[in-house]
Amino acid sequence: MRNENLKILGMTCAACAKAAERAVGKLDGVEKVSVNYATEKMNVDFDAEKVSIEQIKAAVSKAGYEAEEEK
Ligand code: 9UX
Repeated sequence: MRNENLKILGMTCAACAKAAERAVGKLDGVEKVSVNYATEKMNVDFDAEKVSIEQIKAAVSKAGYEAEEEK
């Protein structure tokens, strides 16, 4: 299992955080995801053999937000 932190841009209310969680949470291979609206951070546990960070970012973007990898 791999864990990553992403910065989520474009959230304008706390429900946005829930929407972003739902979008990522339904991807096959995502074990656990939580988004903190106040800090604009997403923490995600996923199986890297089933889902990539690029797919996770794409799901966030499809939901209307933008995910950035923090390095
Ligand atoms: Mo409420 Mo956040 O519609 O976009 S979920 S502002």
